[in-house]
Amino acid sequence: MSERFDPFARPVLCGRFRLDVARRPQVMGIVNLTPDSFSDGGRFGSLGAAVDHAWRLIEAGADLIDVGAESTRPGATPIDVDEEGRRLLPFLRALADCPVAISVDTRKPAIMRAALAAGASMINDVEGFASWAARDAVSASDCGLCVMHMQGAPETMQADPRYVDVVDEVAAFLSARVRTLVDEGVARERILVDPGFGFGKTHAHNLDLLRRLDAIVALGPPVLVGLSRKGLIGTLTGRSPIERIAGSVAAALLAVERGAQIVRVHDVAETVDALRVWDAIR
Ligand code: HH2
Repeated sequence: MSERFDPFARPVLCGRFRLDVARRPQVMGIVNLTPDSFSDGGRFGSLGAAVDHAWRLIEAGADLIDVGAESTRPGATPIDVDEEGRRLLPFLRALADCPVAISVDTRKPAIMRAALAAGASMINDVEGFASWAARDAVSASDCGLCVMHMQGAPETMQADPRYVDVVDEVAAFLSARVRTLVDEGVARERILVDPGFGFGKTHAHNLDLLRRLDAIVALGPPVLVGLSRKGLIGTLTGRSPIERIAGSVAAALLAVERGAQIVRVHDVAETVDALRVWDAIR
């Protein structure tokens, strides 16, 4: 049933943390410091509420936290470096001693540098470290790197995404990005790849990627999957973002079954329970 989950995978190096992806799939809990995220926008607008939420996710079993201060939902308006830093850095300082790795979801090299200086252990770049400046910001550190695929930019990416073969194209992009990072001296053990569900993809593209996730797993680095509360789950279930928990947990399990080693989720407690059941049965 679970032959695709690789029990020999090496831990992911992530600053002072090791993500033991061979022992069991890792759960990344999402904290949005944004007023406009599609799933929970504005709920954690104050620093105290966001920090409390992160601690609740850690207590619920999150293996790491992913925090973002700029929404990348389709149509979102970009914010400038100062605003992103103002939202993000106090949160990172407040969680500097927390017992799990903090990943920062950002596209801006200046924010990557500031986040690492403030204690972040992973950088999650939805642009896949395509720019030299982004790679330069992280190369000298020992942080983990999440390399994600996106077609286009958040403002317009869902207008009319097109591929000849979405799985081949996403795999080729991720493979090229990993090769560049490794050629430039980044240790392979620091790298994760992510097909980027919903980032310049129709529902048919997302389903193709999930069905054929083995082609992404075959690239080698551990695969991170983010389907939590996304439009695909809404289309399949007819539910609003906060009602998509069961659909999201099902999607996370199916991704793990197909070889994903990290799942990025809003609903940590529910996902941890489901993965415990999966782990006992596999
Ligand atoms: N999805 C979102 C944001 N960042 N990063 C990775 N690596 N993979 C993903 O699938 C991914 C991501 C979108 O979800 P969310 O953070 O809930 O919303 P928003 O972008 O509005 O903050």
